[in-house]
Amino acid sequence: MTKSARNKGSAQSVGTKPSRSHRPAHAVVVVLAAATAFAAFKVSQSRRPSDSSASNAAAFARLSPTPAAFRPTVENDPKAPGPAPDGMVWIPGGEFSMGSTAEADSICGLPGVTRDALPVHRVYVDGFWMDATEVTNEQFERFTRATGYVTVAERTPTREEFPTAPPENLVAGSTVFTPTPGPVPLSDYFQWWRYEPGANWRHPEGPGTDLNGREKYPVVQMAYDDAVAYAKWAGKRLPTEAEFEFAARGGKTGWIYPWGNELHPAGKYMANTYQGRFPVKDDGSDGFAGLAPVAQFPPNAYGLYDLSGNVWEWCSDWYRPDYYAQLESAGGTARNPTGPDTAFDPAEPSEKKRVHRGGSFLCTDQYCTRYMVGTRGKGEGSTGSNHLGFRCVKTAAAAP
Ligand SMILES: [Ca+2]
Repeated sequence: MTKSARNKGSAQSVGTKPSRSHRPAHAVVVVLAAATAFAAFKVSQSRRPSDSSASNAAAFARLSPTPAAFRPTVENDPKAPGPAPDGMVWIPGGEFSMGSTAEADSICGLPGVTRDALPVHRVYVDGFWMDATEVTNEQFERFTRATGYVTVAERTPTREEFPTAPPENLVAGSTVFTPTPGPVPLSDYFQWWRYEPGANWRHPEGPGTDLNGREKYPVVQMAYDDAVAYAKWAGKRLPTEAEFEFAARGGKTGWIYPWGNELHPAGKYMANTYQGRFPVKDDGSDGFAGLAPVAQFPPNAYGLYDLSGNVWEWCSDWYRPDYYAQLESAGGTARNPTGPDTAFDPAEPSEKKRVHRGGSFLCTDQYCTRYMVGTRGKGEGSTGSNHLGFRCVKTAAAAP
């Protein structure tokens, strides 16, 4: 847990997501009026980008053909071991090259986005079932109705947990993105993230918001334990980071995105990300300003939706930026890796973080292009936000 950080109210260095423990001591609570900034809306026109980035195009050119670090993916027999569980698809598993290359860093305006995804290394994963979509609000509601489960963001932090925290910090809530009134330096994400009392999965952007009409949206404001509890109830588990990336790559080799090497193939948007000046205004050119219902964009080759964008997804691995280097130096092919034994993020050494994957509706080439399939995210386990959800996997039953 992260008691010292919360008690001190310490600030963070550059990153993409806040931690619950870093709740600002003097948080200014601004309830979003009707959450207009997050209400997804459909654009009636076809989803065609109006602002294809020249820098992206140049980056694609440099990255073609597929970097030599990626050796061909070798899939196992694609035949599923039995009928698919409801809402899941079979991922055959196999051997693949995992990670990202330094060249891909040039796609992002925030340097270092691929640094912890180096080096590309060889991994094998067994076949498994995977949810075709992120877990939705209606699915999570069935879980809470059946079990009475109360999520981390709904629980009031105790004095015992945070002995020196100011009283105003000991309120249930979670972190919420808020656009800034104008352009800001992208060096301090407290400018666009705030701790919102009363924010939780039922009220994703705070007490003034709810789930009406959001049944098919991914559940958000999920702490790691919330995702694990749901998965256990469903007879499933969270994916390992290696399983997530194998699945996201869809049997292809070294692609930048789950659908190929172009962000907008044939001019089409393929994921719910962020267009417009970050973090001022998401203009929703891809059809959605803010969160989108699941499965609004084409699936990848395995039939999986939203592996890129929409919400970040929890993986079961602890996070360390040097884990891939450890696996590479061990030599050979890492078989069913489950992550390092301990967590470590040099940017926040007191935080024990798990891996996030996939990027979210806030990812943009101006700040964080972690919708690239080989890149990694991370987050402290008790910290949810309104762009963090999950999906589950299921181990195939052993042959009789
Ligand atoms: Ca969008």
